[in-house]
Amino acid sequence: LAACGSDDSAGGEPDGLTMGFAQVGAESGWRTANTKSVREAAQRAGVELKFSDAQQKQENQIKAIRSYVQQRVDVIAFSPVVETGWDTVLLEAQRADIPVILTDRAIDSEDDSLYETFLGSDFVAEGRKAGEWLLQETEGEDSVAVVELEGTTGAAPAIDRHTGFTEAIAGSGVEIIASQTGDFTRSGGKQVMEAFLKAHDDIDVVYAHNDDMGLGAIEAIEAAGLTPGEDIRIITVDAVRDGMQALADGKINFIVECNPLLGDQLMDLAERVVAGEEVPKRVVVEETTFTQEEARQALPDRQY
Ligand code: GZL
Repeated sequence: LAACGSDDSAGGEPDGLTMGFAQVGAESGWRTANTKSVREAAQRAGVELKFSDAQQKQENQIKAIRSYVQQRVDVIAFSPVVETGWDTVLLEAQRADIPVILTDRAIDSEDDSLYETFLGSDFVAEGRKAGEWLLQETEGEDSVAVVELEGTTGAAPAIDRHTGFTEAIAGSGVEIIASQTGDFTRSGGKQVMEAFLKAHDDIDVVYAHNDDMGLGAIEAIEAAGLTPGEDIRIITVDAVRDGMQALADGKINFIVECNPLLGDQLMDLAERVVAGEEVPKRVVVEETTFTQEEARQALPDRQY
């Protein structure tokens, strides 16, 4: 009896919590790195992870969240593919008393009681960094024509990276002459860049909302007999390995980092939320920028 009593009084290791994670998809190198980070962090933290890939479709993410509610997980985390259309399903989670954590992308709901916290990047700042670099890079050029490869329509990173960039270049000689979504994929970036090259013969710069679309644009630019990084300068966001390699090779001119390694912070926040602790409503991750020389230095140590 004593042994049993002493065991109980010791409390023992609480069971690891169960997390339902509804991922956007596998559309980009960034997403792959983000998924790897979440899976490995769950293992390290002893969290039982239920994971779903929505193939970039909101209805699949909503179905996944519903299934996690039915399975009565301890906590739900997801990266909303677009900003709108979440209130109903998040209300169902709230009514089931299951806390929700937003990771990577945000929602624009009026009711911020629908999630405990947001963990991710400041996408407006990312866009601003891209614009500010271009301003100093093109100092003295009286007019600079930019074509913009936008991320998924309606997604927070696409909306905010556009906002930050346009705020930075406002009133300068840098002008966006065309914008179109490439849906964050390499093939999307290539197809849109092919169309831009047919429609415009004065393109100076490509601003791509992620490396993958920038890499697709490089293929289109080279197929058109032009030299990426010289005839047409390229700025991208993410800093995944393939993007950093192109930057080091001089085919991209500047990359704004978007850190996908959110896994450990997510598991820590989840444990605090499930324990009923107060957590900050917004946790912004650290990230930097890279020039071609900085990419050459950083490449050997990059985790993703
Ligand atoms: C940004 C993330 C974006 C990446 C893209 O945090 O949501 O989605 O920039 C990814 O590469 O597809």
